Amino acid sequence: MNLTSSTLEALAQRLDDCAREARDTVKITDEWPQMDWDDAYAIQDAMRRRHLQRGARLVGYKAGLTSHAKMRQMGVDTPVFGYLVDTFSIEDGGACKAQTLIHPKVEPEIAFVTKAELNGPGCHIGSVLAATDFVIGGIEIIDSRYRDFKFDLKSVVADNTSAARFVIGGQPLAVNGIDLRTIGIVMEKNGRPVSFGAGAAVLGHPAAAVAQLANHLGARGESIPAGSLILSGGITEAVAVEAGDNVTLRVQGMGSTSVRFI
Ligand code: 0L1
Ligand code: MG
Repeated sequence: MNLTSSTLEALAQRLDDCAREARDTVKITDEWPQMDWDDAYAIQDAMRRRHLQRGARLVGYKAGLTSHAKMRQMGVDTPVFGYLVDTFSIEDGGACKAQTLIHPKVEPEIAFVTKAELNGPGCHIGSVLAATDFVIGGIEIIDSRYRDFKFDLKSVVADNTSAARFVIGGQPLAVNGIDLRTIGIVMEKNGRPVSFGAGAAVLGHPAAAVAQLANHLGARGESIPAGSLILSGGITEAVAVEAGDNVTLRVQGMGSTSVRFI
């Protein structure tokens, strides 16, 4: 690690304050180019502690930048991982206050809910499917705290991979007998289809993103507990939204999920 613990805490506070006050900041590496991966995840951990100290509950994890469309959009080449707390959750059909966010975007995702603990290293698609209770459609609302969504991978890891809000649908699907690679999705903005895709866009199979998450956590001495919600990553590019927009995600076999921006 290259940053001191007081610098890590100060950077976590800065990102946390930006999220709470809906204002942006420059990316961390502009000021701290020596930040390494351990520093970046330590800042994310400090942000997580700040959420928990305020009474939030850890409900799961997210994988980000798992599709080629997202990697291309952001100019990067590897997935990143973050955490989810209950205060990020918006009910299906509910409202998201745009003024509480900086420059929100929506992503169509397949979410996993686990029924058994998942451990890495060595976690693979088979272990993930065996530990999956069900999959369900989800809209992730991302909101980078960095000006103009401009960042490098370490800065985005520190910023909890732009996690801000999420909406989970109401029609779970068991994974037995289905092929998540060929599950189709359509995302609509204001009634017009804006994104189309299939599960295979996420690392070839959405469960591969969950396996990579378990292996990442395993390397850090953590696991994915049973009952976790995991967003496996945007199937398409993220779509910018603002107050007045309505977004609906339709996932084959999993019904529809929607959110209004007010
Ligand atoms: O969930 C995601 O794919 C977001 C990862 C972070 C990069 C971004 O803000 O787009
Ligand atoms: Mg995402």
